Amino acid sequence: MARTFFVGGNFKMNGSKDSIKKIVEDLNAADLPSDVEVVISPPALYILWAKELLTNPTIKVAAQNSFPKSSGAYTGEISAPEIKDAGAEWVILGHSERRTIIKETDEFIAEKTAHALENGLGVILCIGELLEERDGGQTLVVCNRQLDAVIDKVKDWSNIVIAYEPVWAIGTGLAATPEDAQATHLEIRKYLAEKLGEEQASKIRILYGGSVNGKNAKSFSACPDIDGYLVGGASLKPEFIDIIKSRE
Ligand code: G2H
Repeated sequence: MARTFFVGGNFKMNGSKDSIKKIVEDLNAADLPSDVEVVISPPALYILWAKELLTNPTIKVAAQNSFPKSSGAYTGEISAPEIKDAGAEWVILGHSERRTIIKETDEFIAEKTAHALENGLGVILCIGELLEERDGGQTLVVCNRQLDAVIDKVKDWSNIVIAYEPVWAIGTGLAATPEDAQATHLEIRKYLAEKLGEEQASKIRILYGGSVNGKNAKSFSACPDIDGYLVGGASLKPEFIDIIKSRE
């Protein structure tokens, strides 16, 4: 099953009008491969700005979070309809920084995922284990538990892209080895096949995230179950373009 390679740039809480303008202008000017789906995710405040500046229609925009209600008295939150109205087509949900720092639960993330999908957004659903969970041999138990919460609420996964991001590899410079990441991606796909059927599972993109950079990206892209990357720190740098081109 051919799955379109996907490269997401998660800017996290970084950027300014000037720095985002520079990133977007560099992306506009780059000769990007036509067979890679590129999605950038600036802080919510800059979604409209990024959309205004983007001239390459193949580059899409994602929000970094959404709330599971469309509108109302939810101070500080942003909704899927608002994200769509701003021109973004994707949302990142379940990122480990929100799971661990903001204490979002599997169930809340699943609720947000279902709501975002119902409102026409694609969801980049992040899953992954902590270092102590990995050391305790719990990697798949954790990933499967995080997936189960969403499987309970969502049957059609055609607009979900999974980002497997081992927490110990995030922002540390210590990426997983391609062999380890491939082995985990394969197990995740097998689990999805068990729960959602072979056909759906074969179509779901599973991205690797965690210290992907211009130097190591190529080594992941050769793995059969790694369908792209979710890039954090390096998406703010010119090497993001090298990462997008890393499969050429
Ligand atoms: C993991 C990743 C992007 P980084 O969070 O989601 O960040 O590439 O900085 O490890």
